[in-house]
Amino acid sequence: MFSSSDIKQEAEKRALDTTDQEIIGKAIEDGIETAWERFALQQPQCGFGQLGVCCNNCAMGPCRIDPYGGKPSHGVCGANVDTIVSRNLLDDLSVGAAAHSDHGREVVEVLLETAEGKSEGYRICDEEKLKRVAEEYGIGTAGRSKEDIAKDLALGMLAEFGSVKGFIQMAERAPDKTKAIWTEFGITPRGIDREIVEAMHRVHMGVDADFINILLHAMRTALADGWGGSMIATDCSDILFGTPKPLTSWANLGTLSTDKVNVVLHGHNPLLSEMIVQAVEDPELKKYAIEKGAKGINLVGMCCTGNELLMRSGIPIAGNVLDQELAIATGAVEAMVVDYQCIFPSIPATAGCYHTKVVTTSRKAKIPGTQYMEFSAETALSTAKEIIRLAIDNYPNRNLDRVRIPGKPMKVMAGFSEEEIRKALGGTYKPLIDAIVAGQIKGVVGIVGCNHPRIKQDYGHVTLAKELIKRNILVVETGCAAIACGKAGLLLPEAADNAGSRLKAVCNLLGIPPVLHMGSCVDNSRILVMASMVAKELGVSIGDLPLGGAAPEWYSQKALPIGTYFVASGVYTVLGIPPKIFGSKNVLNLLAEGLKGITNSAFAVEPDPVKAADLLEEEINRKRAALGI
Ligand code: XCC
Ligand code: SF4
Repeated sequence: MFSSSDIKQEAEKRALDTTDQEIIGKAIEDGIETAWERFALQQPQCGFGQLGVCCNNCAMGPCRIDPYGGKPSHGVCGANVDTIVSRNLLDDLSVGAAAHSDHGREVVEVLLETAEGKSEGYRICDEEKLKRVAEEYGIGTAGRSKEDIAKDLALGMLAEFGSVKGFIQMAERAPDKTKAIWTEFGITPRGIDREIVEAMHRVHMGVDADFINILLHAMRTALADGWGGSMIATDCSDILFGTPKPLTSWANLGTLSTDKVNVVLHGHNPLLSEMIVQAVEDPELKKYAIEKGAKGINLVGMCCTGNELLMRSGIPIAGNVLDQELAIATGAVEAMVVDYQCIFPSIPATAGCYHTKVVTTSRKAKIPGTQYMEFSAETALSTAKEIIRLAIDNYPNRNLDRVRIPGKPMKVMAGFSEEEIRKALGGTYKPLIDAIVAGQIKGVVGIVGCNHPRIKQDYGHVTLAKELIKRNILVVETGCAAIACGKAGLLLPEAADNAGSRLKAVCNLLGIPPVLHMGSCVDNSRILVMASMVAKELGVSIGDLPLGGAAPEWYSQKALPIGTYFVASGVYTVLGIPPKIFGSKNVLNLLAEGLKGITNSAFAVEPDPVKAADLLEEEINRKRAALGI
């Protein structure tokens, strides 16, 4: 048992944000088990697994290799450590690519159903973007209805999952010099599902045993995600729900309300959460909430679906991935509504300690102990209303003695889509390029990814972002990293005071924060498009630009394709958590060094965010010097 000063200490050890700390304390007092307790119970974690030297691919295994060079040096099939480590990496990376891309496919399917008039509640919101993307696909737009165009576009995009034509249309957005590198090394993605299925084929016993060949395919699979599945998810979501524009809102657990029905929207796909945003506008539901004694309905987001809602509708964001159990532990959540990805299976158990109802909605992601309300495009709005009704019905069950809503929400500015950044610059990236050439902005770094219980929650993201802006490096963010910096107050124009004087002047001139929230994890595609446009303007490859990437607290398999498509596109990327590859020197050397000769970028692993900033700055300086600036 913890004493109260121990609880405070423990909470400060676990999380950076004070509202998170307060609820961690409450969760400990309430005896709630969270990821931090379960992480402690897993220690020490299996060293073979951490090094990636364990193979469980076939029934002759599991096999494991002695990491110190002794015996066994081969699996039963004869696979050596390089094969096993690279194959495990390809396997994990493909899972991540599949998650992003399958999410993308669902958005395209709803676009199609909407174009055919079969969906409920959806409409084509950004016609301009629809036409622009359709033209890239060679689809005629003149004199045609938006529904007709959308239908052709959706069918064109769906075809790219299997790939008949042998390349992914959106990868054509990359600069010629970058595409030439992909062609030279045979890693141009041919189709989204195709690369993932081929990856699954290659990891089967007795298929690909050459670690270089395996890693090249990992790059191709990652590119199919970044320039394919994820980019499709982003662009189709913009077409359906609007391309984000800068706006202000609020972040942290203090966004929960003391006297309204609190509904937390957690997961990834905006298809569900956007309908819930519409549903709460229903006057009958508003009235119903009042009848049940609440002052209204309070929607808050969590994780990436929260980022989608924040970016487009200004819905406040309650937190990132390690906040999911904490939100429930406030005792103030009537319903947590989830679709898929990053939903802890522990959630119903946590909810069981309070009055919270957990609603699962996807056929792909059922969790025992939750209420399942299947969500489909044909009945989307009706289901969304039913879900809200269920939350309202649960409001009288809130036990006020067990409620604690911490602190005050932090103001945030979000909504920096690529289009809006460009617009703010006057229509082209020329002013950004000039600022980079003049050294007002030394470079740009994308900080992305999750939280990980091994690292004090948000510490990696926030420390790295602060270090970089101090050095006049502009930061762009997505995912849980962006939420972390939102909680820390870095997504505000005033945060420019923490930046170096030159970056500060640029931010003040444009009225923007030094850390730009660009969206959810699939929206890393926005960063790719931005990098590509800048490179094209200069006639160079993405790998020539003074850019960097970082995932200081990543945990998810999805972070592997993200990091890999960054590197394969030419962006040097620093990971704060080591990937499971340290069992193979050859794999490690290729990813940390060898790739430099291919894409002019590589991976580095550096858990200390200040040292990570040093590495990123060094790399940016190297690229600046090579550009002669
Ligand atoms: Fe999940 Fe997307 Fe990671 Fe956050 S950043 S923990 S993947 S919610 Ni995407
Ligand atoms: Fe063992 Fe080879 Fe089977 Fe892996 S594929 S489990 S190394 S026999």
